[in-house]
Amino acid sequence: AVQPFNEIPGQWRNSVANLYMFWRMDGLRNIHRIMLHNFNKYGPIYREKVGYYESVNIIKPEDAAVLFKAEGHYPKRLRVEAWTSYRDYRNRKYGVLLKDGEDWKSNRIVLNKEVISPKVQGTFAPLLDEVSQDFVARVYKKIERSGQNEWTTDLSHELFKFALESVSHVLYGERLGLLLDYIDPDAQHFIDCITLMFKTTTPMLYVPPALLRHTGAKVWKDHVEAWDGIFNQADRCIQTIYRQLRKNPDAGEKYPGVLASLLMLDKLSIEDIKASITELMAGGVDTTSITLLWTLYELARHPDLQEEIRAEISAARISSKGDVVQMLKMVPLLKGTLKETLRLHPVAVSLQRYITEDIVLQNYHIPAGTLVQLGLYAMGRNHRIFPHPEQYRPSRWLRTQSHYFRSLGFGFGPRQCLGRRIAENEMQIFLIHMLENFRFEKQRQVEAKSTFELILLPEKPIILTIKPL
Ligand code: HEM
Ligand code: 2DC
Repeated sequence: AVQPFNEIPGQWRNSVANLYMFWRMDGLRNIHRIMLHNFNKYGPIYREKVGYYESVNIIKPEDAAVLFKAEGHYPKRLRVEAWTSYRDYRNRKYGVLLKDGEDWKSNRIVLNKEVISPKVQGTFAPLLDEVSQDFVARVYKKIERSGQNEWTTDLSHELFKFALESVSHVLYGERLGLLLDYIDPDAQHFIDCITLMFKTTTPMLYVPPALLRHTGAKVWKDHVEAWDGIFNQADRCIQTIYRQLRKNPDAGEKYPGVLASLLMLDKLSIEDIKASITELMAGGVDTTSITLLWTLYELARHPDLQEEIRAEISAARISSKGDVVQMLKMVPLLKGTLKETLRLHPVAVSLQRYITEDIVLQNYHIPAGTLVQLGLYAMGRNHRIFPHPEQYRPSRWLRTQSHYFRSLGFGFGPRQCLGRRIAENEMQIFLIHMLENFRFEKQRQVEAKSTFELILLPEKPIILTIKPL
C-alpha cells in the first residue's frame, strides 16, 4: 500500500531546530553536502523544512521522470524571493526567469524561437567562434609576456570576461571589447555585481527579504546595489541598440542580435524584452565561465583524456573543413566532457517543481502543490546511479548505456534553461579552440571543493598552467 505523506522520513516538523542546525553546520555554504548527508541518512526520499520553505527531496532518475510528468503546463520552480522583492521594490518587470503562469508561457514561446530553437544555432556559432579566437590570441599574449613560455594563473576573471563578451555578442550583435588590454570599468563593475548578487541571495533563501528590508539589513542593501548595477549596465546596452535601430531600421543582412530581432518582431512589449534581455545577460556570465573552469581543471588532472579529445577535435576539423557548425556535430567526447563536468560540478544544486497533481514517489503519496526538489549534486555523486562516481570519465556519456533522466544540468522540459544552446555552443567552441592551441596542467593534486553561493563555485581559486602545444 502507498504510504501517507506524513510518513516520509526527515526533519520537517521542527523548522526552527533545523534552521539552527543549518547555521551551525555553516549550512549556507554547504547545502550541497548537507543534501548528500541527508540522502545517506534517510534514503532516496526525505522531507525537510528550513526557514520558511518546505520540500520533498528526491535523488533517483526514475523519480525525476515522475516529477517532471507532473509539472503541468506552466512549470513553476522555487521562487527566489530576493529576486522578485528587488523588482517589486524598484518597480521593474519580471523577465522569463521570474514570471509564472500564462504570462511566463507567452513570453517564453517568443523567446524560445530567438534563443534556443535549432534555427538560431547556425547564427550564433560564428559570433561565438570569433570571441573564442580572440580569447586564444589573448592567452598567447599573456604567455609571451610571462617570458616563460607558459602562463600560470587563476583563469576565473578572464573567463568571466570571455563569457560576458560571448553572451553580449549574441544578444546585441556587437562586441564589448572585454578581451582587450583596456577593460571598460563599467563592464568590470557589471561582472562584480553579478557575483555579489548571487552571494547576497543565499541568506535570503532562508530569511524573508521583506524582513531584512524593513530591518535595514546589510545583505538586503548589498543585494539592491548589486541588481542596480546589473540593471543600469544592461539598460545602457539596450538603449544603444534601441537608438541604432530607430535611426537605421534595416541595416543590411548581418544578424543583428537577439535584442534587435525581438524589437523588430514586435511580439513582446519593450518592458518585457528589457526584463528578459537583462536576465539573459546576467545569467550568461558566472554559469558558463565556472563550468569551463571546472572542465579545464578536470582536463589538467587527466592528460590522457586531454589528448583523446584533442584527437577527436582535429579529426573533426579536417573532415568539416573548418566549418564550426559541422564540427560541432562530430565531437561526441567533447560533449560528454561538458556533461561529465556538470555531473560532478553542477551549477544548480537542485531542480525544483511545484507538482500540479498527486503523485507517488518511493511509495509515498505526494499531494498536488508540494515543492519537490531533485538533488542534482547528490545524484551526480551517487554510486548506484553513476558507477565510480568519483572518476571523471566523459566516455560514460557516449551511446553505450542509458542516460534516462541522468543528464539534467540545464533542467528539463519547457522550463529548462533558456540559455542552454548559447551555453553549450559557447563552451564547446571555447574548448575546441583552447585544446587546439594549448596544454593544461595543474600543480598540486588536491581536490578542489565546491561552495554554495546560490550557484556552486570552487571554494578556493583554481590555479592552472597553460602551455602552447
Ligand atoms: C534556468 C543551468 C547558462 C539563462 C536554468 C536552470 C538551470 C540552468 C538548471 C533551471 C532549469 C529548470 O528549472 O528546469 C544553467 C547551466 C548553464 C546555464 C548549467 C551553463 C553551464 C545560462 C546562460 C543563460 C542562462 C548562458 C543566458 C544566456 C537562464 C534563464 C533561465 C535559466 C533565463 C530561466 C528560464 C525560465 O525560467 O524559463 N539554467 N544555465 N543560463 N537559465 Fe541557465
Ligand atoms: C539555488 O535552493 C538553490 O541558471 C535554491 O542563469 C533553489 C534554486 C532555485 C533557482 C535556481 C537556483 C537554485 C540556482 C541558480 C539558477 C536558479 C534558476 C536560474 C539560475 C539555476 C538551485 C541560473 C544561474 C540563471 C540565473 C539568471 C539570473 C542571474 C538573471
